[in-house]
Amino acid sequence: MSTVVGRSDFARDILYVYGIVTWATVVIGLVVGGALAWVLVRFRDRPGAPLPAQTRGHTLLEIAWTIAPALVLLVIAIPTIHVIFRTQGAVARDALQIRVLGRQWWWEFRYPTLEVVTANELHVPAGRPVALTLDGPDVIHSFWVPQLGGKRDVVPGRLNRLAFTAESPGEYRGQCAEFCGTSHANMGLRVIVDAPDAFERWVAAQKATPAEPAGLAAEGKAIFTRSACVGCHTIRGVSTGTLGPDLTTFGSRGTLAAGILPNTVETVTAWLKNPPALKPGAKMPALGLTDDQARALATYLLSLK
Ligand code: HEC
Ligand SMILES: [Cu+2]
Repeated sequence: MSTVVGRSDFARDILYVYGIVTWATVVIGLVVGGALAWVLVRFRDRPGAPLPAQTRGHTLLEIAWTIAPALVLLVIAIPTIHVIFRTQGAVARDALQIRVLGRQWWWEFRYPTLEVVTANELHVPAGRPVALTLDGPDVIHSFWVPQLGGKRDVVPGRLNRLAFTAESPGEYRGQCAEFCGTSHANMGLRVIVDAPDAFERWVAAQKATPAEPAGLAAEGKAIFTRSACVGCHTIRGVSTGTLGPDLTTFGSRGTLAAGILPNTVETVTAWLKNPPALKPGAKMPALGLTDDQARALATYLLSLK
């Protein structure tokens, strides 16, 4: 989560302004510090030294130290304003549209043109502009993936936008950056930038009808369909709940519950038994599952790729 490593056009634009401000500050700091050091040494009190010349009201100096800071501000303002406009500007026509919903305490990602819905792990293709529209049903959150660009608030009832083009395949961590309640700190996210063909494969896998599970996973599916799960979670072809993350391809995600744990049978079983124990305040209640039920469910959910 480094702010000084840019891996998208947006992040590089910001780094460019950051660089100008940093160097301007370094130069000014050296000049002011150097002048101060020189004055301290040159005019220090020595036994018997006369009082140095006293200056009051020096027009040229007054003008100089008014103009100099104005010039410094101008040098900083021009690229800053330029980058502000560029990062808020029109979105490329071929941009991939993605709707981002910040929810207490996880992220939902919808790809309207691809008819894909997922959570907490956002896949985008490298080299293609993506246009995010940010919104949410509960409180204010902030979407922040430092290496891909500046943070942008997610405000209920207001459509905020964020566009960037990721440069190269990789995995980039992000975090909700606006305090949003108990598990704000546990509201991470991951952006997985795929090579274009890998992205196509990912989309195809998201849309494929999952194979009918067998063995323990089949038991898990049976428990899922007769439990409260269906009221809150969508699994395409199985249930249509919308209070929690879409689980249609849960097994293809690397992490659990907005990045708090890796996705394994053990962690998912522990989660299903008692979500708030792993994530304080989690909006999924403990449902009184036995160890065996939770393990069967975890096996089923992880088989959904
Ligand atoms: C009252 C609604 C509700 C019910 C009932 C419910 N869940 Fe959840 N579930 C949620 C919410 C909300 C989250 C997101 C929690 C978070 O990450 O903060 C969640 C998260 C999850 C996750 C993690 C998803 C991810 O992308 O990391 C899994 C897996 C899960 N639930 C499975 C189940 C199963 C299986 C059942 C039934 C035994 C169930 N849930 C019942 C609301 C619910
Ligand atoms: Cu938050």
